[in-house]
Amino acid sequence: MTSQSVYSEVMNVAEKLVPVVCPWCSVGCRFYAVSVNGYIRKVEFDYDHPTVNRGRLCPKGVAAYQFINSPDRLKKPLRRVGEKGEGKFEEISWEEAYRIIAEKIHEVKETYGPEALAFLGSEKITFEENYLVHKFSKAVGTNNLDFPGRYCQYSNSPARTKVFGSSAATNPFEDIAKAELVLIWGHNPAETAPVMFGQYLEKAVIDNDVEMIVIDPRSTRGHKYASLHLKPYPGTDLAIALAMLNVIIGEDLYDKEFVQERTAGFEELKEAVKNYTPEWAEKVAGVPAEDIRKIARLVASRRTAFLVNEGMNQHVNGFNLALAIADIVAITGNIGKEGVWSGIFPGAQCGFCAAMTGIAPNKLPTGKLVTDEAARAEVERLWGFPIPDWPGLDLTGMIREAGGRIRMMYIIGGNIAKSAPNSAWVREGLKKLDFLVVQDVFMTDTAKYADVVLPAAAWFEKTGTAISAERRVQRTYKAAEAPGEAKPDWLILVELAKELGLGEYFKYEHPDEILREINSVIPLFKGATPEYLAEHPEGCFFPCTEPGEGTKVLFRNGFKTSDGRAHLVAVDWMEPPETPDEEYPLWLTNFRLVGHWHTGTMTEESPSLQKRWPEEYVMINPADARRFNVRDGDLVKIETRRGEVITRAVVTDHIREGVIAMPWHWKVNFLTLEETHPVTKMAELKAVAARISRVEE
Ligand SMILES: Nc1nc2c(c(=O)[nH]1)N[C@H]1C(S)=C(S)[C@@H](COP(=O)(O)OP(=O)(O)OC[C@H]3O[C@@H](n4cnc5c(=O)[nH]c(N)nc54)[C@H](O)[C@@H]3O)O[C@H]1N2
Ligand SMILES: Nc1nc2c(c(=O)[nH]1)N[C@H]1C(S)=C(S)[C@@H](COP(=O)(O)OP(=O)(O)OC[C@H]3O[C@@H](n4cnc5c(=O)[nH]c(N)nc54)[C@H](O)[C@@H]3O)O[C@H]1N2
Ligand code: SF4
Ligand SMILES: [Mo]
Repeated sequence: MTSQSVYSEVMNVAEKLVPVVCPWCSVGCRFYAVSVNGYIRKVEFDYDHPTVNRGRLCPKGVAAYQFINSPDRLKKPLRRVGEKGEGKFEEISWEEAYRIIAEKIHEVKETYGPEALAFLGSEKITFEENYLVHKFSKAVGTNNLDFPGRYCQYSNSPARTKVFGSSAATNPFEDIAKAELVLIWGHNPAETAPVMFGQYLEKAVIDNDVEMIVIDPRSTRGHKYASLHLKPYPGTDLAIALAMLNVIIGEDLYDKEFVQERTAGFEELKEAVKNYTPEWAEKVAGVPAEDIRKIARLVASRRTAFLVNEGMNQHVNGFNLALAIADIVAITGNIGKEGVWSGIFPGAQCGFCAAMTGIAPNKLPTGKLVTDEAARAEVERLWGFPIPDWPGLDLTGMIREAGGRIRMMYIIGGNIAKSAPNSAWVREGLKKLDFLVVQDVFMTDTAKYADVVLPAAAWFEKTGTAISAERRVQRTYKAAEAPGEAKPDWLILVELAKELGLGEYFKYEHPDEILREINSVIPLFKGATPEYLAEHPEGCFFPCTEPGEGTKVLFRNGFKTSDGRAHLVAVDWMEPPETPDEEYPLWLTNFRLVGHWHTGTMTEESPSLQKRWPEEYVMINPADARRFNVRDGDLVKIETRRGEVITRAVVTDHIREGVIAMPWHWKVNFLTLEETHPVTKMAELKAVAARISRVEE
């Protein structure tokens, strides 16, 4: 098969192999979708091009096409006829749907002003589509723009930006195998980035003798290789990081030359951490002081890959923790060279697509701030319409203001009724809106609160661009026809813009045209053209300012700060917003399963995954089980100050004493806390106070 026919979008060929990017996690695996008359029958290894996965796929990759063939896909636009949340709808035409939405947008703008409108972009739609969501929201006059990824990297990302001027991962996956030590902190890549784990991390441990250390209240599959495993109470990791800084500086272990030549603020940092001893941290976090010393000494003496993720990010004090870890990275000189790794790990295949198109309440697509007059003028010139100068609301802020400052929301590819903290509170917020549009591939819990639901074409049913955690920009191609009248998200926005009288700014007939506009608007992606990416399926590493491989290692010659130095931040201890007490004596945290994706909308519609990972449970340590009279397999009630969930107990020593943990794909967010950090707006998604009791059956 010639490459021409491989990329052809004509669907009248009996069977063809279409090169696609996996629709789930940010490892960026590629394979062929085997497409027969517009339906995908299976997936197959792409033996023709270089791939990051080198022939491997995880259980979700193998099942990647199943959900798109589900009979429950949304196929027609719908209008709500029942109560909000009830899920009763009638079918309407696209013309009518566009008319209703456009009228409502005009009405809300006239009555309350454009600041009463709010939009969400998505980690599940393409780079091109996120760019259009951003352009669309600004074209109707609002900066109230965010995405559910607010609850993802928004501790580590602002922290790294503050210290290094940029937050993306510093090195490609292959450098993990060249490290001497891997520190896995609040991350379970064996289940959440499985092929990266198998092809790079496991290989590093087995073939290259790389030492692995883990910090996680649970034991997981991937942790079996760890030489040391610290099990802190959730939300107390900051104490460990501060104590590590205390040891590294106190024992004079830091990289003096690097600190001298490439950082600023060392003296203030030294002063700030001098009282945070490992013995203090032991009391706060419940891990041995000697182990903290051991890790601090190892990190300071070895080329280290810092693999951190949600166990570290998803706390109100996660920003301080991320700052402390960035300080550790900087003063040990573990950055700006080969064989190290640190940075954000946006978990979804298109987390970066939203972040890098500026899907945020205060950003322009160029990454600059909406409050920066010159930067705003530059985008106004490129786009041809005025851009509001006020910073908008973050996602939790939008929910808080629903029915107040926010009257109408347009949610694209997000299921916040389950993914945002304190689900009962979120659903109350959704009810208070004057008007809600949800654009999804399934009738989600969030869509049930919508006034109009729009059926979107899914991944594999459209051509577009994805960006992996190692900054790799890759193209994925249309391999299947969308069901019924479902349309690609980009096309829905183009057509709705026309109805609103904004058609002149949205004249696109193919995603390639949108990508070309991105090439000219976002300097970091200038070289990621449709042509280059078609000829190089393995993609390029952004920044890719001209067609070519792009930038594999960041910060070799300086950081992206004003003076090129890493700006060390003097960090302080910050209490988690909620800690166990007599009424709620346990810590509750949560985690992901390899076979499920977030709120389960897609994986519950993937028969092979749903069968193997059928239901929710709670992990409880044998000592706690005795204390609270719970046996393995019992039905139990988990309560927090927000709500309760009934589930099954799994009694296991894979969780430390004092902590219980649930996979979050089902109902955990009825228990979590919507309180947010004042700057980052990260909520408390992983550490809350809870109690457990047996339910009689
Ligand atoms: N199968 C699957 N893969 C996914 C996803 C999915 O839904 N399913 N989602 C993708 C996305 S968007 C993301 S962001 C990534 C997330 O990837 P991960 O961060 O690996 O995901 P989690 O399992 O939520 O959290 C990681 C670990 O943090 C631990 N943890 C919980 N609380 C704490 C704490 O307070 N301190 C410490 N040190 N550890 C703690 C948990 O026990 C868990 O093992 O995964 C991506 N990959
Ligand atoms: N307690 C707790 N809460 C968490 C987390 C946690 O670890 N613990 N993790 C947080 C993290 S890291 C993240 S990233 C968020 C994720 O939060 P969400 O993004 O809200 O979660 P998803 O379930 O991935 O929702 C994506 C939606 O997009 C739809 N979709 C899929 N493809 C398409 C498409 O092509 N077009 C359109 N229009 N829709 C599509 C899916 O059906 C689904 O409803 O959740 C956060 N919430
Ligand atoms: S590791 Fe991630 S990208 Fe690779 S097959 Fe699994 S889910 Fe897909
Ligand atoms: Mo995420």
